[in-house]
Amino acid sequence: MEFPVLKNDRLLRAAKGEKVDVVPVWVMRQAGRYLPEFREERSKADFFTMCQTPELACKVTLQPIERFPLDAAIIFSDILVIPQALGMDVEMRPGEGPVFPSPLSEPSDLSKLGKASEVCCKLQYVFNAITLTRHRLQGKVPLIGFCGAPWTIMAYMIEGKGSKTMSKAKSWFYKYPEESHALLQLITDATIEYLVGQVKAGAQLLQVFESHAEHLGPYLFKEYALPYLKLIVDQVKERVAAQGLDSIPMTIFPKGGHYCLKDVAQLNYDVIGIDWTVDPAKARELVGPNKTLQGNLDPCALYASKDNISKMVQEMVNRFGVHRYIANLGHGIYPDMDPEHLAAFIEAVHKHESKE
Ligand code: 1CP
Repeated sequence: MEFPVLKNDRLLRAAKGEKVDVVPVWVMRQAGRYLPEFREERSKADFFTMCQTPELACKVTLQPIERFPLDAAIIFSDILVIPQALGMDVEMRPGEGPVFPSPLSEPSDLSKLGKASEVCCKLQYVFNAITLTRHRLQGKVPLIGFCGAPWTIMAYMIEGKGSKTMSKAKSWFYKYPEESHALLQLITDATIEYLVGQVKAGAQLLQVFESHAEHLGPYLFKEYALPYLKLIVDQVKERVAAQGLDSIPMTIFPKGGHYCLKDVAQLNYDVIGIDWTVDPAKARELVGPNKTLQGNLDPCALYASKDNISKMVQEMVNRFGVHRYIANLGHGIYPDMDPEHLAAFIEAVHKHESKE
């Protein structure tokens, strides 16, 4: 597929470990409720209708790009489109977030799920949104595609919504280890197809969100998360190459996963995202010199004055260094954030030029 020439390749350069002119920056949930123009669109349509309508998904993906000098766009969608494509109902309830009315409760429920190979047909709307957005971006910045990591998706499929303890989902590891692996393998197979489809459609970097890494700890992570994260990065890269497509960098964001950074650094991901509870120097020590780090300002730090935001960004960049670094928050931006404070964050990051 032919797309407009990319004019700002800072994010891709940083991801690949190449020199950059200034530190690249984007923000998780940059297309979201803190923007009045997003709330306006959202008041007219249901969340998943927005995801499923390429014109609408494209429009809200571009909103933060039109407002701020960000270095990347991320396609508007959700990680929960994979369980939906496997046949589960998901509702987005106001004030509550996503809810599965009939979550998986025992292994026999696995027979109700669809096949991994069918997922791509059902998610064609995401591919169409990506292709449309790549054209409408006119090469201004690269477009990020994404998915949830298998454990994080499994957690929602069993819990049915967010949870403080993930006790229902984790109980499967202790009661039904074999079926847990079968479920994780199904999600992994579907995810690999889905990510390759996103690259074919025009995604230029892929981020895998392991949002619930904190619940696992080192032993469960090694058994139930790491092997699937490895399959995803290896298979996606192999299939992208086999289809003659340009190779693309991949990011893993194991939120709350201090304990797993060293193991995750052994995988073929180019970028490792860290949340604000990890010290950048410690992260660098754990992942070694050959990975790009992404993060990690506390999302709440954007409640500070613009002057203080600028100072905190200065300290953050000093800790990470200008190279092999992508600035971001340590998690998604909050819905009640003043967009002007995000502007201050971005401006402060871009002050950091490479001296070499
Ligand atoms: O701008 C962007 O970042 C792109 C859009 C995007 C992304 C990358 C959305 C839109 N969701 C996601 C990923 C996502 N979805 C994650 C991984 C990132 C993270 O850890 O936050 C997760 C865990 C979800 C699941 C989800 N969807 C939640 C969390 C539920 C919980 O309690 O655990 C919520 C609240 C949503 C809804 C959602 N997704 C996206 C938006 C803008 C919203 C708000 C819903 C609305 O407008 O009503």
